[in-house]
Amino acid sequence: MKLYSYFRSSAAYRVRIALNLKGIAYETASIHLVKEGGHNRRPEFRAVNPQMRVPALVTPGGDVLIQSLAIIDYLDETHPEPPLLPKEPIARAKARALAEIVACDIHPLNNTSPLRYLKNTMGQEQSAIDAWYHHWVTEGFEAIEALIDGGGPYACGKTVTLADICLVPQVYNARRLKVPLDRFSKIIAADKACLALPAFDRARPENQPDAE
Ligand SMILES: N[C@@H](CCC(=O)N[C@@H](CS)C(=O)NCC(=O)O)C(=O)O
Repeated sequence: MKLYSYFRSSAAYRVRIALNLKGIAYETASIHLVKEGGHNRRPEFRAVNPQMRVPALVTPGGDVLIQSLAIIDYLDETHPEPPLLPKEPIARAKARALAEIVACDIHPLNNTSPLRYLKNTMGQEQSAIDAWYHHWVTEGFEAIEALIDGGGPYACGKTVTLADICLVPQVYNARRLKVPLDRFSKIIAADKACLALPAFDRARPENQPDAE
């Protein structure tokens, strides 16, 4: 498989973790999201993904899949072991809910293009943009912290789930942008437990071929 990725992209980071957990070999095609206004905006990448975002995964059959959660679903369906969601419906819905707080509520507000829009089109100062970023991460993390109740070590208990796959990249991002995390002890513990696993460690931004 081929993964269009960028080392700092948290959505691509999710897919890298899932690929590693499933033991699937893949090649990385790096798309720089910052240089020259973003190489993701070049016509050659637009031809791959009309949404001009990473990740995009090329399957062995040559299909291009986009959107990290859809890609992870595909990987889970085609490579069922280890499962990335609990089988039991309530536990499954709870794991999905944590993942969606990150993927649907926090990340879209803090993504490269909305932040760039705030700066370039709305004329906002960097301090206002940083405050925006911190606000939405903190609000989302407050909810996640209150919802983590599986007794650890991972976000939903003894097994890694989609919740961890989404949470770890968001924690990385929050640390990079200096969001104070001291009061999120359960989130920090789950992040630490995950990063001790080789599948998560290999997916870290600093361990990518395009890391800077
Ligand atoms: N909901 C999408 C988000 C994808 C996304 O926005 N990726 C970011 C990097 S984390 C990106 O490519 N941004 C480029 C841009 O916004 O111009 C997913 O989960 O895959």
